[in-house]
Amino acid sequence: MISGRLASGQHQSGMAIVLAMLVLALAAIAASGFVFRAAMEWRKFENASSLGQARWVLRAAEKWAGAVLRDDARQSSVDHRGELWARELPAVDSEGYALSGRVEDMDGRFNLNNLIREGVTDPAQLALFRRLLGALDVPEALAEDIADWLDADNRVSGSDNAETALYAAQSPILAPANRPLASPDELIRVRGMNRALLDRLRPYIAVLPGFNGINVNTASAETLAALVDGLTLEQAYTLAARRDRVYFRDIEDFRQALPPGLSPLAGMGLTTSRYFLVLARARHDRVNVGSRALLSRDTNGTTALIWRASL
Ligand SMILES: [Ca+2]
Repeated sequence: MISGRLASGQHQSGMAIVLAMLVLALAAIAASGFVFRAAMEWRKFENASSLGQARWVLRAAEKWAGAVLRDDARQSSVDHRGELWARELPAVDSEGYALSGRVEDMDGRFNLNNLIREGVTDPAQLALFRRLLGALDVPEALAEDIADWLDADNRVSGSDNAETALYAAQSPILAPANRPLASPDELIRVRGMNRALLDRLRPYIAVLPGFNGINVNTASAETLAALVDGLTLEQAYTLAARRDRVYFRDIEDFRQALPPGLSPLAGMGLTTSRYFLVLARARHDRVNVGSRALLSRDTNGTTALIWRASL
């Protein structure tokens, strides 16, 4: 059944359907724009219309992603990089409208809210996060600082760590969050964090509701090295390259591909995903708008919008 699992060469008909959907959507927009322009000459209204229409295109991209993800759930319970949802949305440029977009699997990243369970730092998750920071050449001590920021107490967890007293010594006064994160942007307030470090971390971290595992079919090599204690970064790169040719059917399949004696952190390895980030950008005339939306998908394939923000 290896041929059935090859990542390339699939979904040709799926792509044709997507393109047809987009062409129809864009044709409808173009027609409404024509009617509007015929009725209104004022530039400011035309601008408002362009913005409104561009936002409409963003919502259409979001709906497209939701439909593709629901359809994907009907095919199988495995999620990997060779699937339709993982393809960049074909660039559409028609009648002065341009749309680009893609879907990113958030289950391929480390969920920062895993660091705290029932108000207390989870040592296994903290160790995993430290390994990830190490693989990314980011100071590993930052893991404790972030956990301190999130946990429910005001105790300092490491010898060189900081809680309220240290944060209060700063100006302006910054209190630790002591609650789950809502956005990775909040991390900029953690001691030791700066813009460059945060940008380095962004592609590897997620902020998801509750506890979440890591999909070994979509995780980066660095994340795989963090998930499997003892796996070198070099071994992780080899494993990820092989995985991108033939994905893992289940976590046992992944385990068998590991060097002898190694295994993923218990309860953390997945081959199916629940959270997806939809990134879209639409342009029309001088209007250029983007959005990101976090979608969840349950085991029945039903999708729901968790949040949406401009990009
Ligand atoms: Ca899938």
